[in-house]
Amino acid sequence: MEKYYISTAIAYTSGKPHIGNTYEIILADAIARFKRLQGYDVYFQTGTDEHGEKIELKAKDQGKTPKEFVDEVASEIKRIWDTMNTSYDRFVRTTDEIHEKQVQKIFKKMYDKGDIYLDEYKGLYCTPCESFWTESQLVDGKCPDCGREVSEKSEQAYFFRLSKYQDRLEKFLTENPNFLQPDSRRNEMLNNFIKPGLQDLCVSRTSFDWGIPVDFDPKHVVYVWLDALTNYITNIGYDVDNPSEEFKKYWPADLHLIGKDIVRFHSIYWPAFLWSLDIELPKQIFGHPWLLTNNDKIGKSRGNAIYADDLAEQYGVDAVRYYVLHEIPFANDGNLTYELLEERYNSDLANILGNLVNRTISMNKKYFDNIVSNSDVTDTVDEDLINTVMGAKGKVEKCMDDLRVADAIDEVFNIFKRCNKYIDETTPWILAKEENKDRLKKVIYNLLESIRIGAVLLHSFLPTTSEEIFRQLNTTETSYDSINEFGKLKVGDTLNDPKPLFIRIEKEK
Ligand code: ME8
Repeated sequence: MEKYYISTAIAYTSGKPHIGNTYEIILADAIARFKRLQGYDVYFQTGTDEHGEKIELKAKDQGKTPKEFVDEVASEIKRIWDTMNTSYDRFVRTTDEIHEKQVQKIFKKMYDKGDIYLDEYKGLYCTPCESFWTESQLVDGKCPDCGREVSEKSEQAYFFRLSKYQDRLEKFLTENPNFLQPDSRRNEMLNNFIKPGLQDLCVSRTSFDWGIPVDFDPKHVVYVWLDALTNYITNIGYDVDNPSEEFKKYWPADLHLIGKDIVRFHSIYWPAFLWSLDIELPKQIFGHPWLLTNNDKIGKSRGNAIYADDLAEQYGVDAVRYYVLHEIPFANDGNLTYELLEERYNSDLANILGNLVNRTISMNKKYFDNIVSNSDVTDTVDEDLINTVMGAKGKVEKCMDDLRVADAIDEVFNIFKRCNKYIDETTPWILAKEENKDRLKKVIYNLLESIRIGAVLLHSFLPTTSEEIFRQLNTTETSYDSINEFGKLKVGDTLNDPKPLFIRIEKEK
């Protein structure tokens, strides 16, 4: 069985993750579930990034030790990932012993190799971003990432010879356009960062303690990005001397899914670190766009943070999954407001999908006493329905291969839309009135079977809804292969009673 290793960024344990951070794990989950459906041996890793000065300061503010603080936040993050029904295989933490030990060994190996050396560091430092900047990188004298003040800082520090890898990076990114997607991000990295010249990177700190100590010089702690990035290998058993079978099986990762703001770390630092260790690079990095709320950047300090668990409580987990997966296109930021979410909920989930399933199963109950029935009485409209339904698998697969998840969901919903049109075309209630039972059997069968196929393709995105449809259809024909054929629902089987999937939200709520 072919393996597929997908990872998300590991979230900072600086506070509760907002809906934007949560979007990433849901997106990764949809991809991971789809790969599993296709039969891949999937390994899906997520987790938390727990070291650094910012976290040390936050813990102090709350009168907690850093470890107490990160334990609380990490479990909150995990709780939200679980609430959103994400199917990760491992939740890793940078405070895990296995990780800390390997980071020390990695640092030592790079040092022994001459890729890390000790020197004096003077620079402009942004504390919230844990980043040193050069004068020319600043925007209006402020941190180019977050726009906050930077301050002069000088310390003895270890440096990583990033400059040594500049030519190799430029060549690699130029020759492997698929490595970093979307293309706009690759151009940005090449033109704004690599071509102007890479400086060696400061990879240790002495100004605070909350980090992994450099074992041969323990007044230094390892730079948080060297610590964090290596999570992708340490947790699957990378070892400098003796990598595990699991590592050999799953590395290189097939996809690092990350947000657009941390593409630089993943497409410049990370490849250089891996080359330094003589390890293959991941196959692909995808820097997804961001979710905005009310067309504004989400920030806890701005007071506009929306949280996934609050939304899920109000609208249901699958409605939130649907919204974020559907509304954030491949390369542009998406927007979330309560009004838009309710609009989508009503039009797509309650009307297009919910109504269709409810109407169809109700008609089958009314006309055939819940028993799956069929006949030979076909019509030309059937062909178009069946073609649309049977064509969907290939289309969804193509979209997913290109990581166009929003488009993939659209393709699934095209099945349901086509079914609704088929109801208008065939008017089953008139067939019933005319006592055209055989044609009615065929029409309802075609609808039920189309819904089954749609539900198989829906599963990666809205797992609970899809499983509820299978339950009502009383079917075990839910595999990816089962949709290569139209006609798997067994005549004579009894369906379960209809039950609405999504209750319409009325305006005044
Ligand atoms: O960056 N919409 O952690 P983090 C979509 N610890 N995605 C968003 C977003 C938004 N509004 N805001 C943030 C870190 N993200 C590091 C990662 S990986 C070795 C270390 C994304 O908690 C962000 O781009 O700040 C990142 O991919 C993820 O959420 C975690 O962000």
